[in-house]
Amino acid sequence: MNFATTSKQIEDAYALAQERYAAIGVDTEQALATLRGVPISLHCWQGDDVLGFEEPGRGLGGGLMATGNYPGRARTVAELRSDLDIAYSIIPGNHRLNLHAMYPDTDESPARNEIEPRHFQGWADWAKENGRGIDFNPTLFSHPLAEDGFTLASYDNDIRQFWIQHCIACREIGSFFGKELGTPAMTNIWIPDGLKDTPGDRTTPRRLLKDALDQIFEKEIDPNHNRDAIECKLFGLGSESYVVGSHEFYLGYAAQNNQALCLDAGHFHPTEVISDKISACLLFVSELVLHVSRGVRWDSDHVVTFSDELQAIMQEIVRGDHLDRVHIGLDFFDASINRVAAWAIGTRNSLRALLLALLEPRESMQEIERSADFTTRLALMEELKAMPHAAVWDYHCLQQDVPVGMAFMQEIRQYEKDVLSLRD
Ligand code: RNT
Ligand code: ZN
Repeated sequence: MNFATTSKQIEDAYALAQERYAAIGVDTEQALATLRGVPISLHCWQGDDVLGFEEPGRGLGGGLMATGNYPGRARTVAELRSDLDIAYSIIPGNHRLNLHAMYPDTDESPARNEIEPRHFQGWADWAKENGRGIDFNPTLFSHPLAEDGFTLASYDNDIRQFWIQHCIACREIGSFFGKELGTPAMTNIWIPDGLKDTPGDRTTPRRLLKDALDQIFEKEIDPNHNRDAIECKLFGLGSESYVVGSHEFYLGYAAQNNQALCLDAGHFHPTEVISDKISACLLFVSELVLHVSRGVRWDSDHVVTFSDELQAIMQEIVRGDHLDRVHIGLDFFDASINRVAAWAIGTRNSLRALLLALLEPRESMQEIERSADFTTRLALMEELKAMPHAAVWDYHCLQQDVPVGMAFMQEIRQYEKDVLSLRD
């Protein structure tokens, strides 16, 4: 298979595409300028199957599951950073890192309720060197005190307090990253709390959770350094019948407390989509965090592909002019394929979908809709799918000095040979 293209072919194809888009009133240069300014937050946990770097032997809990045993999982901070560096180097643009609290960079073994910024200094240094922002997540799973399935909504006050302290510590770490890196961290709380079978009391755990969140967010933190988000979920493995932090719960909480809401694409009913929620939620909450993911039959966290829903998510952000209030992050973990390739494929797809959305003649499309000419709207939307956006994407990759098309797989294979295959 030889996908080799020369720069001249790419530039020529782009010039033709630029003319085609100009003819429908779309400025490709402007679309690319916007695209260059949008960071995607890459989730660190794709690199090591969500295991983290605390005590060895702690399995993945909280009803999360990574399946597959492809060789080359990152086992140390150094390995994970090296893998991330490769991923970033084959993705056009400058992107963020979404870090979890169970990935400290330290020889100490701080308890989760005692983690401090200094345990994450290495990440801040690395991010600074590379000009990246960092987002952060408390880890309320894969821990002995999360084993009975309840954390912030636990009836056991000691357990609840432990996790409250953990979240408070995480906000400080988020704030530290924000200060160090000059860009606010979105610190996102997700908890696994829920029940496998029909609860006798759905109310009390939700009351407890609300109270725990009030304690966690009591201290005001400069939004230039840290902003808080909360992530809802419909069900999980072992919490099929009841999840304390449901959509209504967190939407209400975020709206009431002026906080960011995190929408994960896999956290709703199988035919329910987050693309339709963006415009509604943003009327009531200040900001959204997205966990772009792909559920296959359930919340399976498959690598993000160029699906209709991925395109719809990006279209909604662009059509509604919401780019400044939506923080795009990824959340998938596939252990059955090369993990660095998984990052690259999912992130490149997300950016490509964003580009496709930026290449729409938004104003004329909306004008046509306002005039109730739904026939033309449908015809236009279908024609747009076959416009030469791939030529614009290739040109973008060329300009950003990253591999064009399948060429990124050559780098992946080389890295696999030199580095990943040597790990056991
Ligand atoms: C779990 C949530 C959560 C996690 C990460 C690891 O269902 O999606 O975002 O995937 O915190
Ligand atoms: Zn998520």
